[in-house]
Formats: sequence, C-alpha cells, structure tokens
Amino acid sequence: MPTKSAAKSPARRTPAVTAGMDWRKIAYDTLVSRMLDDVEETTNKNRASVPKEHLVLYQFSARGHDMAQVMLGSLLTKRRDAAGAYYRSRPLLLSLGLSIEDALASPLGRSGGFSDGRDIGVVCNLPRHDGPVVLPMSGDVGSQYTPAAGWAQAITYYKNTLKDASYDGCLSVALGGEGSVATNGFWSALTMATTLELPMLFYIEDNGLGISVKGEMQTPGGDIAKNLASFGNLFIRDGDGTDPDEASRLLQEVVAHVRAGKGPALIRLTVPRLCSHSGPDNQKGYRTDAEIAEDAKRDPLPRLREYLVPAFMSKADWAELEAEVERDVHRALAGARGRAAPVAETVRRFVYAEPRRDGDADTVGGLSESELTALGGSAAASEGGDMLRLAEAVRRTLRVELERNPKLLVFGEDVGKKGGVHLVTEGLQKQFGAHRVFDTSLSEEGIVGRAVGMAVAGLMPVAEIQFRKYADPATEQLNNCGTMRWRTNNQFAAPIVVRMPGGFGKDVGDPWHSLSDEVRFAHAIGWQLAMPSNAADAVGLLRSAMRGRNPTIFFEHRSLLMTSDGSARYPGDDYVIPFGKANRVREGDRITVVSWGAMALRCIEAVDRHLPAGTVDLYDLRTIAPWDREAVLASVMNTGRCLIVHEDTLTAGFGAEIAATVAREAFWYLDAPVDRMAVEDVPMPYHPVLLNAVLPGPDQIAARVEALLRT
Ligand SMILES: Cc1ncc(C[n+]2csc(CCOP(=O)(O)OP(=O)(O)O)c2C)c(N)n1
Repeated sequence: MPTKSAAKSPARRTPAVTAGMDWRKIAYDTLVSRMLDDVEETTNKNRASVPKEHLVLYQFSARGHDMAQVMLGSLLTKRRDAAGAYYRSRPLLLSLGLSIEDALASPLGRSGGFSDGRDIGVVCNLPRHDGPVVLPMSGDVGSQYTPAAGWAQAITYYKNTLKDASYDGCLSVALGGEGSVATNGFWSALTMATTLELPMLFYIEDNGLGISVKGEMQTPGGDIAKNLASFGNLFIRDGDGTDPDEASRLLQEVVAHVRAGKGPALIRLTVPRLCSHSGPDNQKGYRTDAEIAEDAKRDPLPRLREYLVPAFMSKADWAELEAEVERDVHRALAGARGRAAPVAETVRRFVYAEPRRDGDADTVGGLSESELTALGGSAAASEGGDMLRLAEAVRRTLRVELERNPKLLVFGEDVGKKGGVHLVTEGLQKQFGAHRVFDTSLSEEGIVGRAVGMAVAGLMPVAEIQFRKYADPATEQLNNCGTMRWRTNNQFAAPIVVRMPGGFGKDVGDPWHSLSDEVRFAHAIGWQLAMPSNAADAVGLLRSAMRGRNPTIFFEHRSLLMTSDGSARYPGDDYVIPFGKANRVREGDRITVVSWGAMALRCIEAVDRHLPAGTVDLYDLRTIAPWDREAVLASVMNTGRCLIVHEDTLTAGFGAEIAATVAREAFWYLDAPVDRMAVEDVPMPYHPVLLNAVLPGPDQIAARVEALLRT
C-alpha cells in the first residue's frame, strides 16, 4: 500500500513496457513536441535569413519536459477532466488533441488558435464542452493552481450534489515548475485540495531552474515532495521524469489514486531543461557549459526510444513514426504560416459578453443560454414590498437565487455557520446546506481563483471577500478573470460575482475596513462594477449579475448594510436592473451632480436640506463599469455645470474619468469648470473627528454646489 509520505520508487526495469499506456501515441506526441521546438528555435536562430512573419516573438520550448507531460495527458481520458497548465505545457495539449497547426499558428500570432493573435502563443487553452478542458493559462507563475482547485471542487459538486454521473472518477490536474511551488497560488490550492479532499493532482515538473534561480531557493533542499511528506490527505510520489518506465508507473499510480476518490495527490518528476528558459534567454551567467552538457545526457527522448525499441516496436516502426511526425509537422507548418493575420477591427470584441454572431465561439464557462433564459428577470419592481436594509436585501436575493438556480454557490470566509462578519449570509447555510453555502480557507486568491475554476465548469459562484481591502491578495486572479473572455477570443469566460463590503462605517473608519478604492475595479478590464446606494438597487443589480454573463464586483457599503440609511421596499423576486443605467434621483436644471454608493445619499440630503427644489439634476450612477455616460452628458448639456462626488480618494478617482469625459464631450455647454469632491488623498482614518475631516458631508456638498452656481 502506498503511504502518504514521499516515496522514491526504485527504478524498475522490466523487459516489457508499462501496461495501460498508449505508447505509440506517447512516442508520436513527444516527437511532435520536440519537432515543434526544433522548428521554432531554428527559425528564430536564423532570423537574419527568414521572413519576419515566420519568427515566434515569445518562444518557449518544452524539450526535456515533453515525454512525461504527454504521458500525463494520455491519462486524462475522462470528459470532465481538466488541467490548469502553464507556458511549458504545450506537450500536454498536444496529447489532449490540440492540432499541430493550431500549436504552431498561435505562437506565430496567426488568426484562430488559442486567442486569435491576442495572447502569447504558449499561453494556451483547450476549450471543450465534451472532453478534457485545459483552462485558460495566464502569464503569471502560480496562477494556474487555484482555478484548477476550483474545477476539482466543481467535480465534487456536480457529482455529489447535482448527481451528475459524468463527473464520476474525474480529476483536475495543475501543472507547474518547481519555481511555482513558492507562489501563493500553489499553497492556496494545496490547502483547498487537502482540507476538502478534492480530486486534484499537483504535477510538479522539476527542472531545477526558475529562469536562472535554483530550486533550493523555492523550497528548502529543492524537493517539494520531500518537504510535503507530513501534509495530511496528500498522496505523494517523487521520481525521474526522464525514465519512461518509472514515470509512467508513478503517473498511473497518482491518477488512479485521485480517480478512486481517495483525495488529492502530488507528483514531482525531475526533468532536464534542455533549452534556455525562453527564446531571448541565452543562459549566460547562470549555467555552465558543463551543466548544460550534463543535463543533455538526461534527455528523455533517447530513453523513450531505448525503452520502446524493440520491446514495444521495431527499429523500422520507430523510423516510420519519425517520418510520419516530420510529414505532419511540415504540413501543419505550411498551414499555420499560410493562415491570415488577425483582423484589426476584431480587437475590441469580447471584452464583455456580446450577442452571438456567426462564427463566434461557443463559450466554455458560465450558465448556458437556456439556463439564463429560464431564469429570466423583470425590470418592473413589484409594489408594496417590505422595507429592507441593504444586508437583508442582499440576503433575500441570495436566498431566492439559491432556490432558483441549483448551480449557484455562496462562499467566503465565515459565511457559513456565522453567516458572514456582516451577517449578510446568516441562515443560508442552515437552509441550503454546507455544500452550497460554505466557509473557505483564509486565502482571497483561493476564493477568487476557485470561483474562476467553478465558473468555467459551468457553475455560478458568488464569493464574498470579507472587506474591500482584503481583495488585495486576489488581485491577480481578479485581473485574469476579467480578461479571460478577451484573451481567449470568447472561447472561455468566468462569470463570477464577488461581493465585498467597503467604505466608511457608521461612525468609524480605518485604513483596512473602510477602503473604497473602486477605481481599481473600474480599471480592471472585463469587470462589471456595481455600487448600490440602497436596498432596492442592491436586489436588482445583484440579481442581474447572478443571472448574467460577465464577472461582477458587487460593492456593499458598510454604512448602509445594517442601518436604515439605505433601506428600501423589496422590489420582488425577479427584479433586475441593467448595468449602466443611472438613477435620476432628483430633477433640476442648474447643475448636474453625479455620485454613487453612500455618497449618493449624502448628495440627496444636501439637495433636500440645503438647496432649492429644481436646482440639482442628481444622478446615482449605480454602476461604475459600465457607467451611464449618455445620461450624465445629456444632463450636463442641459445644466451647463457638473459636480462629481465620491468616497474614493481624489487623485485618479473615478470622478477624474467622468470629469474628463464631460470636459471633452460637453465642453461647449459648460458654464463653469467641472468639479470633484472626494476623500482627500489620505487613508481612511479611525477617529470620527479625523474621518469627518476628510469625508464630504451634506453641508459641504451643498456649499460646493452653491459656489459652482455662483461661478
Ligand atoms: C507572478 C510571476 N512572477 C514572475 C514571472 C516571471 N517568470 C516567468 S517564468 C519564471 C520562472 C518559473 O520557473 P518554474 O516555475 O520552475 O518553471 P519553468 O520555467 O522552469 O518550467 C519567472 C520568474 C511570472 N511570469 N509570473
């Protein structure tokens, strides 16, 4: 019986090859991968004499990693298997059915392929509705792990809760180099996989170098398998990734372990990097010729040949296979080089979901068209609903959606038994069970990355970040989630909802719990951003997001959650508000005031208490991404004056974007400079005296309006 400790299997030499492996395919895919590297490297080396359009600008070889990777790929046979991979993972994709032409066309930046020329060609993906999926890769080392863990958790959800038998025995594998084991993403995913006993495999291909840095810098002693020996629930294997016999047996062992539902596994295979880190790297200064020569002796390809010939195939068979590979690669190369360049006009498509046109991809990720249609939604608020505070409104909306949509999951730190530190999810776990409403480990990267993997697997994850500031550790996952649809030319999307409370508290602030800083999300491409000022808008916007196709940040203002300031009548179980439609909360014709979140309420107070009726045309934007340019510009063209009031700090706050737009588009209509009121450029302070010194109040807003009217 295997133990959970790192086991070094003795290199077993048997006359026959390991049973249960498709050795012909392994040999073919390894040879193809090797030849692709040859073609690209040779072309780039001879750059003076080849046409510019044949060069690969970002070239990464996988030589040395290739054989073990294609073995792994050959074991990913189930239709709901998935892989989170990285830039050296092309051999894996080849073994999963990536066409050689696509493999070559993408690095050349040609149309089609992984991204239609939008992303580096080794940042790959394999979109499939009915076969192993390779999740969209990212350039950030370590970012592949938590989405892969999210897919693994989705497997358990589909299997155990939705009783979908197609997920039985499936697994999610994350591939990474030994450098990646030092990243937050690795540890976050490892925590998730082991605490939740997920069907996940960590595949560490250890070449001893992270660009130039030795593995000893990434984990003490340079052996992650050894160091994790005491980790609970983790089945570990450690071996030589250049030995076909040993590598195939160990891979079969770890895959079988995970498929049998025995929990996660980690395999570390040592491999040589028989190339520079990437095209531009010449290895000078960090690798001696002797070291390079030593590594060359560990090339797995001759070992594979030696292993298979004659035990599995004859010398002539091998030669025939090489000839076949050469033919196939050359044909594919001609096809790839012959492909058109991407079309400039298409570059703006797919930042957000779009109405489908002929030829568009059938996106992997998010709810299906029919599921979204069935959920529907109504723009009309029902009459006579109960008065609700914002927290209750969010809770009720989550409850309705959990009832209506079995694929919706709610999770975050403390959201389960406790009901969240703001009690927004109170009672939901009791009602829906811990498989649908659950606590997570304390890793925001894990919360968001997991949501991404789940969304790609077709679920609707609604993640809570405890406070706005604590989204900081998830920045990489948030950014990559937002750009996923664009990066993959609409082949993948991860529509998730991330709820986060922020902003000043009722009578208190501080730099950690009171951050607003919404402008960062306005700048994050591909995200929708909702900043509701009241309970009814919260219901409509949150439901829109949960029944939508785009990732959404949903901001819950701390000062409104539990107070009556943002209370409103419940607008109904189907109420939706479209994004990008501002609410004109007061009508006037002398000045336009634009605000959102809690500041919108302060503006209403300023108008109602201090200013004559009919003076201020007041807009609560409701959503910042997208924002209602049309309504604001139309109003300013009528009033000739504009004041923007927000809680985020002044410099480069979102008010600057609005001011620039108004100055450009409504310049000839303006009777006064466009003005902004915001928190000064200091962190949010704790004591109310300090807080009120930086936070615009209704009196100051009214005074600024009056001053502008006098201008
Ligand atoms: C978050 C992040 N930091 C730094 C880099 C730059 N970088 C690219 S590859 C790499 C080394 C990775 O080494 P390893 O994980 O061992 O993989 P290998 O390239 O050896 O296969 C670094 C530092 C990056 N892409 N992402």
